[in-house]
Amino acid sequence: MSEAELYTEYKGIYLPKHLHPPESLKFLEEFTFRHDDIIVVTYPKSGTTWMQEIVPLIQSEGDMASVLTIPNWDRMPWLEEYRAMLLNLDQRPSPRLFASHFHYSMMPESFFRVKPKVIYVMRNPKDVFTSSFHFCGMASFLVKPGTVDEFLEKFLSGKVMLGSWFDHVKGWLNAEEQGRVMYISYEEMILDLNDSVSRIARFMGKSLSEEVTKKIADRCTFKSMKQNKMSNYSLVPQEVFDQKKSEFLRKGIAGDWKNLFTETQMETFDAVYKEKMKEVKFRFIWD
Ligand code: PPS
Repeated sequence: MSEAELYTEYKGIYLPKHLHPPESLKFLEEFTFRHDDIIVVTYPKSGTTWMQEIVPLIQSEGDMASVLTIPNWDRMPWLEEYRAMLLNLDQRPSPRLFASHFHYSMMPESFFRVKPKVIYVMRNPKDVFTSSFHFCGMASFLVKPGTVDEFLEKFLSGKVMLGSWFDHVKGWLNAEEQGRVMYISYEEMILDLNDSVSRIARFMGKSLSEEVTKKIADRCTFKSMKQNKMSNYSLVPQEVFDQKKSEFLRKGIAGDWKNLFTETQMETFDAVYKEKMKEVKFRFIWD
């Protein structure tokens, strides 16, 4: 099915209709944030599910109950998705934990006024592309990727769900509320998960012992999360996520793009990246 059939255009950005009926977008527009809310913001396929495991475990100081009994999408709901309307979020105790794929410019009025905390997770865009390529092939509510060349053209011009990776990252890097935003990358988490957990905990205002930090990091490895049915999306019916085609927790590594791209595709990607990111001062771990 085509973009016209599966996607809606909201503030100039493609969103899958299946997840974002008009009421859910209105719900976020009218949402009232609290100053101590913590929102993990990501461009899709950058480490959202990973954070939906790490952040609740930091909040509970290593108590496993929530990650063992509540699916990731309810434990740390996406504010722009329809489920957010069903969860009585205003009755949740502080600090509330949320996720969002929205661009900075798409955040609602209350966000800019109240300034909740944001953990912004970035990932090498070539790996985001690769993960997304496989995901679009298995999720029924997304437009099929076509060939790598076809998907590359759409991805680089932002004609994919959630729009341009470049605009997403630049928008959040330029966020005005700098003291309220923590920037971390998927690759840093791959390199040293223990240290990443400890940095995220500090940002959340939690002081964890070394033992608890390690317990959380051990619980959040790719291998461990793959076995957690509350986090591996096995609860989603096969007609929505066909994990026989590609698992949601697929490879969990940095650099898998090398197994997908030809030399020419890599050069095309790098040329667009160089041009679009030329004014960005932030030093990415993958550069
Ligand atoms: S989504 O659809 O936007 O919510 O996807 P998201 O969770 O952001 O990204 C999915 C990719 O993250 C990988 N992942 C992990 N990697 C390493 N360790 C852990 N624990 C982990 N959990 C999730 C997941 O495998 C997807 O990446 P790929 O490259 O496809 O394997």
